[in-house]
Amino acid sequence: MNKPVRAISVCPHDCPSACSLDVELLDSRTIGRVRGAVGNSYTAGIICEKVARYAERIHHPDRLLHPMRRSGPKGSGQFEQIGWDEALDTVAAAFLKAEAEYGPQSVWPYYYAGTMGLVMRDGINRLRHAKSYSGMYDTFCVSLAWPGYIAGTGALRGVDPREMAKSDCVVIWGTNPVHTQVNVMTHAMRARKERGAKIAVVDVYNTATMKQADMGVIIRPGTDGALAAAVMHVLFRDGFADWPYLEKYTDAPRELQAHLQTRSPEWASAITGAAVAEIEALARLIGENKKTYFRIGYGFTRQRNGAVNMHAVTSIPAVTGAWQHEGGGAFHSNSGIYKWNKTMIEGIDKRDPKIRQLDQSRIGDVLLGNPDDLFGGPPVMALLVQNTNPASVAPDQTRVKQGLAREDLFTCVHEQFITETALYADILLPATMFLEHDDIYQGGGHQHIMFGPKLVEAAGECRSNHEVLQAIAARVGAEHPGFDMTSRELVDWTLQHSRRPPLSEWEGQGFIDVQPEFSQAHFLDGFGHADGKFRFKPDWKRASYKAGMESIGPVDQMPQFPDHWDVTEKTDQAHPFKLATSPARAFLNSTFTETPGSIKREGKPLLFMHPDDMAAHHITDGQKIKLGNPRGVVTLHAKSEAGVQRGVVIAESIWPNAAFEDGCGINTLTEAARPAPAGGGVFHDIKVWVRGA
Ligand SMILES: Nc1nc2c(c(=O)[nH]1)N[C@H]1C(S)=C(S)[C@@H](COP(=O)(O)OP(=O)(O)OC[C@H]3O[C@@H](n4cnc5c(=O)[nH]c(N)nc54)[C@H](O)[C@@H]3O)O[C@H]1N2
Ligand SMILES: Nc1nc2c(c(=O)[nH]1)N[C@H]1C(S)=C(S)[C@@H](COP(=O)(O)OP(=O)(O)OC[C@H]3O[C@@H](n4cnc5c(=O)[nH]c(N)nc54)[C@H](O)[C@@H]3O)O[C@H]1N2
Ligand code: SF4
Ligand SMILES: [Mo]
Repeated sequence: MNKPVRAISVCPHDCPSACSLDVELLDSRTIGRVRGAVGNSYTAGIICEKVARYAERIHHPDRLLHPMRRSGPKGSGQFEQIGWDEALDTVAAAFLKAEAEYGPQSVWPYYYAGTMGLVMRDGINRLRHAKSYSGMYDTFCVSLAWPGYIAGTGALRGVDPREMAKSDCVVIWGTNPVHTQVNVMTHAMRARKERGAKIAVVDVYNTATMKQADMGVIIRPGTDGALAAAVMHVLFRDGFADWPYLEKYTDAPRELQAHLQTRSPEWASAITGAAVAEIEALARLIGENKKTYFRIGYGFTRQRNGAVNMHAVTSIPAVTGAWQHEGGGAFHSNSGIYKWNKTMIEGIDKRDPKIRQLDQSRIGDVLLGNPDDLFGGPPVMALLVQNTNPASVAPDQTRVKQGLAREDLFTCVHEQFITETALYADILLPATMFLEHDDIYQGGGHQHIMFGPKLVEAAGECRSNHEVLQAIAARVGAEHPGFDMTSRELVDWTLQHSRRPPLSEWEGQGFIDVQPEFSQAHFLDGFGHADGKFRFKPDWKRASYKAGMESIGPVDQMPQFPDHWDVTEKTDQAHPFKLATSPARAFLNSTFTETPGSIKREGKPLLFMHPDDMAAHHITDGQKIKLGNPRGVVTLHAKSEAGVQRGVVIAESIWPNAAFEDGCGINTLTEAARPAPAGGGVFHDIKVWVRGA
């Protein structure tokens, strides 16, 4: 075998770090250790422990290796092995039948970011567009965060995260990078080590990240708008506002200052639960350090007021003018810098904009035929699922399971494992993992384009997403030149038509750095709006993140300026607690819940609860407890945690449903809401009661 012993790849999982990997190859089918690539200046040789142990996942004995047909009742998990041709013929026949009886929009290709490879993740849209199947509006993750960020900045980009090393202060707001994107810590810690920078963290509990910080501010969920407004109040009050910057680069600084007059630390303390002194100290830290870098996460936007809170936080560096300085400004995502031409991958030339876009987070109601969710169109009669596990990750789990259990619904799931969604499949197809196919990736949390080549042979009879889509397309009469190309040809085409260097020039290195100019990243050439100004006064009516999507929810009631927007789910006498389902360290959404190393580290589903709340509710440490709300009841074990506000509980997630009693996973408690201005998963905005079980 002439293959190198070590080869470069990319972590394909849904994580802003998108690490460049250095993979040991033991033979043509077997990998050894996985390390972070040293040559990638963002990865800098560091990856998380779950991916370092990837051999556990790719060579897992429970991996799905053959096509299967359901042989028992829906959801029973009883399957029998069949051949690929029979499986694909069955899928095609079901899709054609649905189309003939109810029209093409009765078929719903459903996917998400289980792989972030552009070909394997987004290729399903080519089948959709070529056949006029129903659209999917992806609301799990970014549809609160991105519109909130873009509302102020006008563009989805920010200051080079490697610049954190040059900051005097790093504010990590609403993300827990020690769990969710380790490389943020690499660069923040560099700043501390090399220049004594201070690190501040804002979260709803004392996270692993907060434990490493110089300052931690623990607030009640959904109150970041209040905290940000009070911080800006102090910045104006104490002379930390940069007026020349404000006059040149922002839309309404005097109006903002007037609006903030009443948003005092005392006002914010009552809302957030943080002490006045803490709010003052955070504001002073930010005010005194012009080179303050805001690393803004997704977590705090998973609230009904999440977009408003995101906008409020991005407004802070506009008040201090931090954006102008090297090491200052803000970063949330660089997904806006890549500007891919996805015509060939997604078949955009065949897209009919009139076709309905069904809300991904409302899959339960969509499958159960709620007319609002179906936009008056036909029911969904056939599903094709790739790269996602809605029976575990989607909100309002009870309805999701009811929908998937429909006897008249045909479901094909293409998966690497028999997930909780796969249990409901009529046909189950085995999928390759990233080291078994070619694909291209982008760094959401940095600025690299990376290539992950096929390095080992596919396990069993596994086929890639692209191969499966080609085979289905041929059987249902879907035509597009993209179906006639290999995944590598799709990569080449996409690079060429996106004005990027061809793969042949950089494949050996594995990645290219496409960091925008300093002036662009810092918005010194102007912000992304037509007038070049940062907007303290956003136009929420137009704050979607997808062209052509109408606004969702009570957009008219959104506040004009950064503020506390009081629309989160309210506690009441029957539901005295707010629950956040923050990401667990060793799982990635529902992925890695199958690997022994991850299961061992996480132990069992726990609920972190303030010791005084435990005492008041007669709950002892380690006791089995139930939490519930009108949507359902979930059983876990209590764990005393003083680093959380009274009345707030945390369940690090996402454990498989089967890890809970009665198979009711944590998303039994979450609501499939329609938050303004663009919809989205409100996974940390949940009222509950808690009782000893
Ligand atoms: N280990 C691990 N890594 C992951 C994931 C995982 O599940 N596990 N998920 C991946 C995915 S898909 C994504 S999108 C990213 C997400 O990455 P993050 O942005 O880091 O994760 P979030 O769920 O979005 O939650 C982050 C933090 O927000 C906190 N939070 C919740 N509500 C509030 C609030 O109202 N205010 C404030 N200030 N904080 C709040 C939570 O307690 C949590 O600590 O991570 C990716 N990486
Ligand atoms: N309670 C709660 N719920 C949440 C969240 C939370 O914080 N709390 N976070 C939400 C967020 S941010 C997100 S992004 C969603 C994510 O939810 P999902 O998108 O469902 O992500 P995963 O759970 O990681 O599931 C991805 C699946 O894709 C499969 N897969 C991976 N690669 C491939 C491939 O190449 N081909 C095929 N066919 N399959 C593949 C994996 O085996 C895995 O089962 O969950 C959301 N749900
Ligand atoms: S930190 Fe994120 S991108 Fe990096 S290896 Fe771990 S899961 Fe993958
Ligand atoms: Mo996500």
